[in-house]
Amino acid sequence: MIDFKAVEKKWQKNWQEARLFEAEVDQTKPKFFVTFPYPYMNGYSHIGHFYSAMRVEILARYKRMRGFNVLFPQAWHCTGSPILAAAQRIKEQEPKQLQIMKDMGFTEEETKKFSEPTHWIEFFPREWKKDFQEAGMSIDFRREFITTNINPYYDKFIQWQFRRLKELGYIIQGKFPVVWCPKDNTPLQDHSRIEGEGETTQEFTLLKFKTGPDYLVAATLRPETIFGQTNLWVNPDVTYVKAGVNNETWILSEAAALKLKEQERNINILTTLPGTSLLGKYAIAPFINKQLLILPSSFCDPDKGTGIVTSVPSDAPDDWIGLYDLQKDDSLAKKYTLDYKEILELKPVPIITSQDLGELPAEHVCKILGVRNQHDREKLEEAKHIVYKKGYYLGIMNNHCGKYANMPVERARDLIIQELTSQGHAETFYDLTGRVICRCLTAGTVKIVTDQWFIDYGNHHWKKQAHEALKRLTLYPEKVRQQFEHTIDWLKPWACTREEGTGTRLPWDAKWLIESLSDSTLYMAYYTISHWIKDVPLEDVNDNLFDYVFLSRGKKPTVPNIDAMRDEFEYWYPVDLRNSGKDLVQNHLTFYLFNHVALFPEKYWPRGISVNGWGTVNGQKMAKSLGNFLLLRDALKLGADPARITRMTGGEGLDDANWDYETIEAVTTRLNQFSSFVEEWYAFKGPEEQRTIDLWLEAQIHTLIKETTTAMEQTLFRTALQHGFFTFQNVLKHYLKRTKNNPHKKTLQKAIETQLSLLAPFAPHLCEELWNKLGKDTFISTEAWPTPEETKINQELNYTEEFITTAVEDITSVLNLSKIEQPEKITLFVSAPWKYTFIKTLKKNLEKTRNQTELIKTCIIPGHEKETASLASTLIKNPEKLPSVVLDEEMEERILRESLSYLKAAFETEITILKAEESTEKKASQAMPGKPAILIV
Ligand code: A2H
Repeated sequence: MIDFKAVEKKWQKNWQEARLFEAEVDQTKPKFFVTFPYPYMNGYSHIGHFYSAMRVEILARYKRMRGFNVLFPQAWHCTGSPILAAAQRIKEQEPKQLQIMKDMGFTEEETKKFSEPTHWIEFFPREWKKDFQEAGMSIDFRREFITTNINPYYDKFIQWQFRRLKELGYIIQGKFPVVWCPKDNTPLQDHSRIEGEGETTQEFTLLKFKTGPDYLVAATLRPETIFGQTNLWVNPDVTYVKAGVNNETWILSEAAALKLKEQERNINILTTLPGTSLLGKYAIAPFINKQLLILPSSFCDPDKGTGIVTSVPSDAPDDWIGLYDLQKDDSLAKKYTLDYKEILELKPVPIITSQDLGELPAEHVCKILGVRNQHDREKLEEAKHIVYKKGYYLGIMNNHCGKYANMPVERARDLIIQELTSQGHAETFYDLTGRVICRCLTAGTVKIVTDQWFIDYGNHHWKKQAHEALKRLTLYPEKVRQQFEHTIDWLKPWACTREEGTGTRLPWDAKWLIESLSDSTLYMAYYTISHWIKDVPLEDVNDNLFDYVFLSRGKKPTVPNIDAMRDEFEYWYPVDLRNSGKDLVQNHLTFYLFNHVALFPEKYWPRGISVNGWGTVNGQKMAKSLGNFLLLRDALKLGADPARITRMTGGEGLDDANWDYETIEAVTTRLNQFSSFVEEWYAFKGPEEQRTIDLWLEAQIHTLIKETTTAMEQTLFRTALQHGFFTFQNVLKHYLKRTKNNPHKKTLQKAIETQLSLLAPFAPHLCEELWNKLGKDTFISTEAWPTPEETKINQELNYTEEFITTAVEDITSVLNLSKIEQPEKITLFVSAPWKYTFIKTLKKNLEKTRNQTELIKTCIIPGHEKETASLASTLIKNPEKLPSVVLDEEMEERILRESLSYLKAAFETEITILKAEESTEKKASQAMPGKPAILIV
């Protein structure tokens, strides 16, 4: 049994002493720079982090073996409010936070220390480093650093970055809607949410419908559809309010009134009024001056918009079905004492031509999808989606739309909003695209902030450049491209500062701290100099230094290591691959692109990004409440190599990667078997000459190298392990069995060395140990990755084992059929030579035609006309009976002879091999290529 822990310690020490992963500039070698986003230091690393980090680690090790000079650095993120908040909660002895600390294994005494934010920053980076080292990660730890002003060098780097962004006009201060936590009084960004990641703000138009002295207010995303309005919807089960808004009185939901307070309006709630009290009344549609009847609907959600909807049954499926429900019989009209005749007179007004959906797309799509009534939510959502996409992006306004006739919808929308707002008929309102809940359990809202600083990710020119950078990026998997494109398009100005927390102060407005998704977008460049800059006196670290090193701008500063810094940056940049979980596409990874295109020339734009799914445990997302929260350090107790392989076999691509204990047990067993196998067989002296089975093994080795390499290149590490370890092991097992434990020395040695190399990125400790036991004095970690020799990948050789396996199966079934328990003798007849020619010709011609007469004609063998014709007609009908590869008589005979001892042992009897043409046995004539005839007596 391998003592994994001892082996790990030994090789980690050896690597460290040899400075194996300390990356130095080497102009003679191509470089490869990989990064794993610095993790947030508010807890220990768990195996979710381990999964994403391992993908970087595997690629780093693989590329090193492929001859690249690899840089894999790591830093630790300490910016932001979560650390501060957690420390505060400990100070307040908040039970939930105390439990979290207990779960992490801290005593009460230790927990007390965490009431100081700085303690987190001192404690966790050290622990993470330990975990990553014990996992065998090939990181250059000389470059390690932390963020915030506790690290004044990094602090200056971030200040430089922000000053440059500001110069470019990308940092703005102004009025913007942001997702807001009213309790924390701060913008509520993705990582501070327990629900609603990715939800954002959405712009609605509020339309004001005069009713008596008041205005009924409805929120719409499609103000250009005002020409098609037929009525208004209120929810009879909802209580609305009358509120003084600036100098007017509005009718709207209470939730909407509260939301408007955060959007620069004076609101004063006057009275409440039940939805039913509005039914049957009228309100005047602005702009088109039309009286609209107020009708009941259940789909009006009081928490969305104003809870009141303007009805456009031509283009809104909800509106069409709402009207349909009211018109199909008079029950609803009766229930709410409405005039049924008047309701029956309401008809959709065609206003937009929506391509193949026609002029009444809502009705069209509702009918196709079979929407039954307004409660049929799932189908309605789908219908809305279809109609919206076609109508909004491709629709043309028709001649019911006055001066907007013939205009594309997208354009008309902007003009109509302008016209309506300038005339006082409409206002802008922001709502969330979905529910958002803060970590403090408060529901998020939209707030218009004014003195906030923003990074202007809404800037069109900048977006265009980010798209350019995206075009040049290699993505793993390619299908995430669309998500990046979408993110670049919808990103809006990003609130980049906070009043509280840890981090870097905004250089020109020190009241603000830069928040954590904004101080983490360009720092990969800092890795190239982080170990050099420490020797520069702090007072000499200034914008000029960063300009010179990163932008080749300005005068050369006279400070220590200045040439080294510039050389390193120019050598290592750009980043070749950055990998993270897929949840970071919509923020961090896209910000990373934006910031690089803003500050660096094209040659330094990112080259590759890969993303992965979640790391799950026992098939479930990891959560403390599920009791399946697994820290990396606990997983490592079972051995770093088994843990690494288990982690990588769990999944690949965007799928979740599962971790379970059965797998790690099975992997441990496999590694032990592999280790014994290597030690037992490497030095075995077998036969001098290579037999077919040895050539077969060679062909297998090269096929497996090729398949493993292809998978590694695509970061499909589970597939790589499948070929390079699991299948490889099965091949070797089969080989030993077939050679009756008499392997060919050189071939087996090649197999073992190859297997070690292919496994080295995944199980580096064990592979070093075994490599060393083979008498090698190099590190396998820096040995060359094996290259597949195409000439050795031979289809015929790969087929030879299939041939024998089929023969064994066939003999077994003949034995079963004939009920002979103990045969005296088995004779195998190898097919006559002409049959090989015949089958080869038939196979070839089958690729060209399926015409039976034609086929038979082309493969007739002179002298065997009758036989070939009849064989051909059977085989054409059953082409699956044709062998996948056709050998020849000599080869088949040789393979069978070489396998004699194996066959004898398998059937415990005498075996004779004969050529069919040399035998008078009737059976012999049945022999076919790939299928020797079998005679058992
Ligand atoms: B749209 P999203 Cl022509 N409850 O306006 C339910 N639905 C509401 C609502 C509420 N409280 N407040 C607004 N809405 C509707 C016009 C329109 C709309 C057309 C076509 C599509 C369309 C006329 N009705 O929206 O779920 C409003 O109806 C389909 C996307 O927040 C508003 O725009 O995306 C839309 O839902 C907002 O829906």
